[in-house]
Amino acid sequence: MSQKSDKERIEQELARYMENSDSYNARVWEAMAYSLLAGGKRVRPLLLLWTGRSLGAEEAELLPFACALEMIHTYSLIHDDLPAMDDDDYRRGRLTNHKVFGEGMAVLAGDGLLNYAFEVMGNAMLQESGAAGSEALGRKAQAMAYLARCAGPSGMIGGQAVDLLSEGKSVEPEVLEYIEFNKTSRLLSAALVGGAMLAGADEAVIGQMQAAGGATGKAFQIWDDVLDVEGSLAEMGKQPQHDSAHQKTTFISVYGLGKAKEEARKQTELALESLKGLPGVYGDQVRELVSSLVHRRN
Ligand code: GRG
Repeated sequence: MSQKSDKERIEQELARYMENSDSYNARVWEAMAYSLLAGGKRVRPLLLLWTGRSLGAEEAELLPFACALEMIHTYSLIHDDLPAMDDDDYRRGRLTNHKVFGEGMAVLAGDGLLNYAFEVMGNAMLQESGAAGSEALGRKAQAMAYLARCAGPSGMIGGQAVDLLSEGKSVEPEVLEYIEFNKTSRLLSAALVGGAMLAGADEAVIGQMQAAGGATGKAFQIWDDVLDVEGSLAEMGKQPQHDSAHQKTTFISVYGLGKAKEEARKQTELALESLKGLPGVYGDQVRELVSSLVHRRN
């Protein structure tokens, strides 16, 4: 299946998850759907889907986890945009969640997406039964625990916490590395490793996916910093020049733009080396998507 139709499939599935028959709480679902269905690149769910398929898993096993990961990612963006964090007005080409729904509702929309992600994964686990089911259940439990670890206080939240504590200070390169690894690489690793776990891959493959996630995240983050310098609101759907306005320490502020671009390409090569064992057309799609991340304009 092509990249376009898989992205559409994910969009369709995310929209289906946002259909609900609740009543007095309709506003929080509206706020959740506002950001979730605003059309991000869907990099993480596509990587999870293609990695899992490349290693032999079925779409039906992968889709709930791909969607859950996108919900977790979207919650992090909603919370990151709040005045108490990065205080941004635009995201995914529209006003940020709190600008439309107010700060309290934006906090709840993020919390709602995070919890709903675990409901979706839990329900996928409950569908397994019988002897074959118990093996599949084990794979799903392993993937869910891994996603939780990557997103939690020893992962993305940890990175965000150190970022918050470092505001206005010049940080040591190791601290910058810690922040970027945890804020950005962990959810990309969750996609590659989660897909591999759902396919029942062995330790060696999981180790390669972990390494690929780390390098992809570095390249992704550095390119995000490049776009912050060179991009526009129209292209990116969010405000550029954010890092310099907030005096953020980034790879570019420490090493300069030229070195940053060079490093993004180097990290992409390292990621592709770790991904070279992914078989078949879906392996090719994973590699193509990873390569395209350091040419992206949004
Ligand atoms: C608030 C818990 C909490 C965490 C925030 C994701 C994040 C951590 C902060 C957002 C700001 C940032 C620079 C994060 C690094 C990762 C990144 C570049 C996210 C944007 O991901 P894309 O480009 O966005 O995949 P789309 O909209 O395409 O999904």
